[in-house]
Amino acid sequence: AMAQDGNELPDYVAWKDANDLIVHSKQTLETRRAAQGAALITPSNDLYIRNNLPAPSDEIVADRDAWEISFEGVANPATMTLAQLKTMGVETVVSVLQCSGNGRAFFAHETSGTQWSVGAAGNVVWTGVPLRAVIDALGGENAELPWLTGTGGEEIPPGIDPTTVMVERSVPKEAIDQAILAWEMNGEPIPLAHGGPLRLIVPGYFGVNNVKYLKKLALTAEESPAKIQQSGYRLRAVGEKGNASQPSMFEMSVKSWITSPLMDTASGKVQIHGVAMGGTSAPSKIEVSVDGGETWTEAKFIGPDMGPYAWRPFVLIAELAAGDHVLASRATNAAGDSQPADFEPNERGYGNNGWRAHAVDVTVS
Ligand code: MSS
Repeated sequence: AMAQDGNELPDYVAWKDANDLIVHSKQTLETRRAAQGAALITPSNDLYIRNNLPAPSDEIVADRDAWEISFEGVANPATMTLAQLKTMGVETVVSVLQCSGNGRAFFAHETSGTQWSVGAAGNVVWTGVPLRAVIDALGGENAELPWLTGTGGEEIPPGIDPTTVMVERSVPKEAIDQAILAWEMNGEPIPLAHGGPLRLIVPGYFGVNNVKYLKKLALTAEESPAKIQQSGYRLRAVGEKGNASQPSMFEMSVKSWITSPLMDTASGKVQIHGVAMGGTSAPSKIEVSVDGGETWTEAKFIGPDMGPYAWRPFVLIAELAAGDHVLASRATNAAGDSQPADFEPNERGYGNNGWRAHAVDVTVS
């Protein structure tokens, strides 16, 4: 199918809704802002895609239950099949999946990488076994190993140093307590494009830490030697090179944006919609401005509280007079953090949660 931008959906995601996606490349597809609307959960066929390496062959989802994953850095290292994991516990968590580079397009400086606006994010229902249950069944983790390291199942082309391309991410081992090994997304087996048969989900953490096609999980003494860990996905000053002393893209922060109206609209009472996430604690307050942040009015969350890691749609009914308006939203989370007006520019354009950058200009007639 052809997307509105004239690009074809790549084969492995041909099942997605072309009308709702922007095709940046074969491995990067973004959800349209208007398509995000006021949805409680992002439908799978609208969810963005970001693959650092081409997705593996669909042979790996032919017999999902036979998928194997090895565990190391625990008292009793073992290899288990997905069928075995399914007998160890089941939990469902709603969690925002968001690329570290979401909002990159709004930075003023030139950034390399996909120019994501707001659509490298979705609110997703994940089902799997709590990682804590699996590690306990393996005798517990080695207390001296501070990192939880997950390895993706992509084949590394021969002849190149695997660390330069492989997707292997380490997160502080505290994340074990909220992590799940997921086999379902939005109530269905995880599509290949999103990491099936098995994916590590670290609720509250940026997309990159949610390793797809998970084939190995280890407690480790050091962070992964992979480039994606050592120098990639780090917050660094504009012009600086990446290194392991810079902050890594782990926990997400509080963020929101308006999804409607995005274009010119008629004067009078208007419903202003958007979504708000808290990062690692639930969004607790959402304010909307129709005058570029001069004045703010508290808006209302729609639908149920889906937990600390989910986003919530919001609405405000505002009276808009004819003229130009700048619509903005500003979220606060349960920990008391609010979105800044501007997020400090950084070389790769990560982590943008400034409310000013996410504002929309509308002309009211
Ligand atoms: N995993 C693997 N294995 N591979 C790749 O490539 N990527 C990352 C994650 N994981 C990867 C993985 C990223 S980077 C992101 S965002 C995510 O994933 C996405 O998801 P989806 O499902 O949406 O596609 Mo940035 O931070």
